[in-house]
Amino acid sequence: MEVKTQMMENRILYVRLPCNPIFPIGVVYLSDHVHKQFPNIEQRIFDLGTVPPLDYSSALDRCIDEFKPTLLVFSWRDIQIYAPVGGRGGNPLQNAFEFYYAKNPLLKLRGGLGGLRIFIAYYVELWQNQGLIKRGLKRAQKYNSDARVVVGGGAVSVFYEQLGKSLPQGTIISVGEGETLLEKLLSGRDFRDERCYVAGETQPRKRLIHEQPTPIEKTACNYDYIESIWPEFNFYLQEQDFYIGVQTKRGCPHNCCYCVYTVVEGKQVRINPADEVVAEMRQLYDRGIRNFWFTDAQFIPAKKFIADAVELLQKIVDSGMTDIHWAAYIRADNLTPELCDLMAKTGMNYFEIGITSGSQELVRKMRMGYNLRNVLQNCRDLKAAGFNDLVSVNYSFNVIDERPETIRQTIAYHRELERIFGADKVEPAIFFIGLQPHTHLEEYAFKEGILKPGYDPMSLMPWTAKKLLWNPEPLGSFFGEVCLQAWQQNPNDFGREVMNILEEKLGCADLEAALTAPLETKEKQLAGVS
Ligand code: B12
Ligand code: SF4
Repeated sequence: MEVKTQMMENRILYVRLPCNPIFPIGVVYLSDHVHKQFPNIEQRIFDLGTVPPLDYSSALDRCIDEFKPTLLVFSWRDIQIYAPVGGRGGNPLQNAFEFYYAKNPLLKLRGGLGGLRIFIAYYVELWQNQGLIKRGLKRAQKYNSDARVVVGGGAVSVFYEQLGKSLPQGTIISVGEGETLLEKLLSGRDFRDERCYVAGETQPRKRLIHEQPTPIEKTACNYDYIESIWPEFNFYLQEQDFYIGVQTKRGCPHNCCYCVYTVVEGKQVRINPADEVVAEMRQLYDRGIRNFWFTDAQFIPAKKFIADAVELLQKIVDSGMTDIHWAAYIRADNLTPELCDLMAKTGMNYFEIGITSGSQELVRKMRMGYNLRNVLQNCRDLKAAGFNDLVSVNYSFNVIDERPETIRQTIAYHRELERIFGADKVEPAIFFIGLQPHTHLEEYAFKEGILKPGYDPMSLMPWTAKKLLWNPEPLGSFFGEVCLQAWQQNPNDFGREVMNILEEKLGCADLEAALTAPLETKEKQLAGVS
């Protein structure tokens, strides 16, 4: 197949597909990178996250008529909406649980109806986004018959195999970071060795997502340039509560059984030079931004990256940006007192710890590599350093081998975190794992006969969704009922209510039991799966 990339890609339109208004850092970085490699190429950013739904098509048409792109870069951020909070179509977790577990027929019906609403919203959004891609291409081809489409972003990285079937023939479908793919495409080189495939022409290579990304040296994003190609940039500057994304590194070396980040970004951690990160933050700071989200899969992925985090935070202190706040996913087993001090000093005011369970035994079985004892000690250091803000602790019950005993251990662990930070400061975020393709948990589900290879991970049909929303029996119905009771009793403080109900029903273990994992029993471990 001839690679048709010569001379045509001289006007690039980046379209961020509809999304909650999260700063579209992906297209910002891509366009910045392309500009640095090809300063003469004309580019424009168009963010459908800032457009009202009824205007999506007409706004896209207008933008294409005006800009006449030769290359359309569609960025699709998220598809999956299982969350314990109100999503775009309601509270998906609550509806699903009411439908699956409620004994009261009226509640079951309500869950069914709510679920139906979410089901419809989900498929409408899928069709709508695919429709926008097709429409955009057709419209662009009116002006340039050779116009071409590339799609990428978080959602595409997770569901690249499925999306190929519904996108126009010739669409380049990209997994993970897109900088080198665009670079090759624009310079007319063969791009097919990048993590991508062409819809209707090739099949994705087996294990494509497990291929390592091509490393790039990241420099500070040039926001003067970004401002010049993105007429709506100001949207994100006006509201004071936006956390603007800044990436400080890529990659995560861990193996947590349910996580796909480690394959999307790769296991190799690549650190962006601290001076460049600070220079990027400075440009945003000078435009009035005070809240930053370090969008790394993990801000401190492992002990050996502590020095990099210290260097970055020290440079932020030295820069004099003293009135900022920042948030990130933090592996709290990798902190030192020095790092804790710097975190508090530089204004970290929110972080998420994804320990998943407070039982060391289960944490080990889920291959998470966390030492829960260290996490507690580091949290004490953080508190001593003056951190007095919100911590979200992500728990996912019932992933593997959960038992009343391990639930009691999680309660004990959580209560200790509350003693450290204050009960009002520790928010238990109760997730149920949404099973994702290319994870160890998926392999485990195949091995256990829960799912069959070839299943559709994007399906929201109730029988598939019930398996993907991971909450297997024998404890599945028990958790279902506990969650329903929590929504009924205290819908505004769901996580804490779940913890209280579990403690009432099952009690609380000794903290020491939570922190000590007995010797492993080989067969039950996910470690035996791959
Ligand atoms: C940080 C993060 C968050 C932060 C964002 C903070 C912020 N202010 O930015 C928070 C915690 C708020 C968050 C929330 C959610 N998130 Co999130 N998040 C991430 C994470 C870890 C990094 C995203 C990021 O910004 N990366 C840095 C930027 C630079 O990368 P990027 O945007 O992906 O862009 C790069 C590539 O994707 C690619 N690219 C992007 N577009 C295009 C286009 C083309 C053509 C090409 C070639 C390449 C390309 O190149 C870019 C530059 O390298 C990813 C997982 C991951 N490791 O990627 C999940 C992820 C994006 N989140 C996801 C989801 C689902 C959510 C939620 C919807 C969860 C929920 N159910 O509530 C919520 C949304 C909340 C809301 N308000 O709507 C999913 C989306 C896929 C899916 N499953 O549907 C991801 C992929 C995680 C996952 N495995 O499921 N998230
Ligand atoms: S859950 Fe966090 S630590 Fe584990 S592999 Fe994913 S990003 Fe890395």
